[in-house]
Amino acid sequence: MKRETTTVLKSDFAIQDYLKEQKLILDEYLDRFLPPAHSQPEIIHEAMRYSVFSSGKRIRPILALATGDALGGDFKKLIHLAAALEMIHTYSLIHDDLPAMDDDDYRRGQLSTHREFGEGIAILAGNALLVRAFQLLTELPVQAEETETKVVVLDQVCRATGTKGGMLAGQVMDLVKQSKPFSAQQLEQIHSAKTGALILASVYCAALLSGASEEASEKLRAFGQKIGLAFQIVDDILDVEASTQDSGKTPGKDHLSGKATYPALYGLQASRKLAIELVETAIQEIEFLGPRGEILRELGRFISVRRF
Ligand code: GRG
Repeated sequence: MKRETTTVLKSDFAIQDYLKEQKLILDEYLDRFLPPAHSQPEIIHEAMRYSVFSSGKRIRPILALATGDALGGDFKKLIHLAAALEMIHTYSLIHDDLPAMDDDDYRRGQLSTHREFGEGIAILAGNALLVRAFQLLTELPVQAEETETKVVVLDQVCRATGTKGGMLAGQVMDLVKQSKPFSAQQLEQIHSAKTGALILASVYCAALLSGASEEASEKLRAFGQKIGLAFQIVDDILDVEASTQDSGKTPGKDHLSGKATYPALYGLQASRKLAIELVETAIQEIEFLGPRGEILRELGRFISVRRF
């Protein structure tokens, strides 16, 4: 992938170092793509930046960049997609923390946006991040003959965030199922929509923008779908196991609010096993990438065993 900053695969490849390095690159571009903090109206730009520039892992944009890397994609296009995905994700976190939703005081190791700026500004900051994200996607620097791909990418991101199997659908099912019985099938549906869809889109849209064949794109899509579900299973596990210091948010909230979670249905040990197995089957989907898929495989493994 043509980059201004080159990522080199070392033999002693360490995922933590890679994540840190990628976060630095992403933060530089997020800073360029977001409105300056001191531009009017200042308060909303400050709130957008407060929530974006915190301790987030940047998993979705990193997956997009890594997919592009594996396929020799163009960094200029991929970074637009990557930044847009992180803005949409941050939007969802701000709204998820609101009193009307999860009512959480902490996020990413700091006060949640509504606790720092008030509810009104937090709602607007979330909306503003979503609008800026879609504007960035319309600004994707593609050649005239790639306009159709750009429209497909826009459509895929809309689906991933929307009410038909996307993030919004997942959040609605999550709210409706709170303190109510749920089946294994419903649980998988909620998690795949709430969290899986945007992770799937991160990988799939990067594949589309990198000119992957239909066969390769479908395999990467299957990889994204499986690691996306595994990501939320581990999120459920961390809600039970991790401290505020590790997770950056209030622990045990899902359990207290009677949410549909994997540990609630299967127990912790079986949930851990499920996440690891899902990622291993995901990795089989991208065997065709050979050595070029090394980072994606490592990112998958990180997702299944992560502690934060
Ligand atoms: C954004 C379209 C749209 C709608 C908002 C509030 C809402 C509807 C959806 C909430 C979805 C949500 C919060 C899902 C949880 C996903 C999740 C596992 C969040 C934590 O992700 P990490 O671990 O967080 O990647 P960091 O902070 O590292 O980025």
